[in-house]
Amino acid sequence: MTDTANIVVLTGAGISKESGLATFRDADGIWARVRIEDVATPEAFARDPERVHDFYNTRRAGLASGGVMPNAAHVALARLEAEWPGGVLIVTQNIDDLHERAGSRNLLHMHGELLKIRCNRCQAITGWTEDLSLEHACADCGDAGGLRPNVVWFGEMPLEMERIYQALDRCRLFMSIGTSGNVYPAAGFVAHVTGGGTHTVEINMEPSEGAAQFAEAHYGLATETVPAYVDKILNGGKL
Ligand code: BJW
Repeated sequence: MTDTANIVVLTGAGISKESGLATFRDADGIWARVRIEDVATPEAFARDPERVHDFYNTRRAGLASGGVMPNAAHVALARLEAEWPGGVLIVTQNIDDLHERAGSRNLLHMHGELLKIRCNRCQAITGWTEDLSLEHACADCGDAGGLRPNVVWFGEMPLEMERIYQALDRCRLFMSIGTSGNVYPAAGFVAHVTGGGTHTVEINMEPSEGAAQFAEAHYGLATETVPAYVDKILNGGKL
């Protein structure tokens, strides 16, 4: 993991939409089917852990089924990291593993990972591809019933924030891809870098909540816009 990236790329659910994973706030998104307060808060998990396990078990099974693959946008970002001489850091809000599977290595999952679980008692983090239930015991401390998806719910602190802000403070290009700009602190990254000479680019299907804060924008399918923008950076040679 390099901490000297001069390109920071924030990604959201829109980059994985064409791989078959639902976004959250589109008309056919996850929050149109379930309520945030029922599945994505620590209070929901305390109140009805089985309901929350069901929600993540369904999504985990979908991701692990083999039918969901990285798309051309994930692949283009992996190519950017491999070919750009200055260092590229991807900060993803997504809990899927499609960036890793496309070949990205310098990557932070600020909202956690669907294929990992965490013990509420000893905090051990374990890779997990099966359904999770209250019957499972922690392999490290033996505590039963305290295992939870290793994801960040509303009201919880996102992960790796110190490294993320360090990278934002040093980057020369900040790209935001496939995110609606509704969820903080990620939605505040563009404001954080603006004013320090960092160029900012939004790539999304439509203008996000924070669209006016970006210096440049490209709208359309991520599988088309992201490879085209990566080509432009790599052919341009410098920032
Ligand atoms: C395409 C496309 C294609 C489609 N090509 N594009 C007021 C009250 C209470 C709390 C707050 C408040 N104000 C701020 C807060 C904090 C809160 C927050 O932001 N709330 C807002 C709702 C206002 N944030 C938090 O609580 C965060 N923690 C925090 O702030 O900690 C500090 C703190 C801690 C403790 C105490 C006090 C302070 C944590 C946020 C956790 C978010 N968790 C989720 C779910 C968990 C993981 C999971 O189940 O997957 O993360 S919510 C959900 O939203 C998920 C996503 O990562 C996140 C962002 O969504 P994203 O990626 O932007 O998806 P969409 O669907 O919104 O947008 C997709 C976009 O793609 C759209 O624009 C489409 O157009 C586009 N698109 N197809 C290109 N083919």
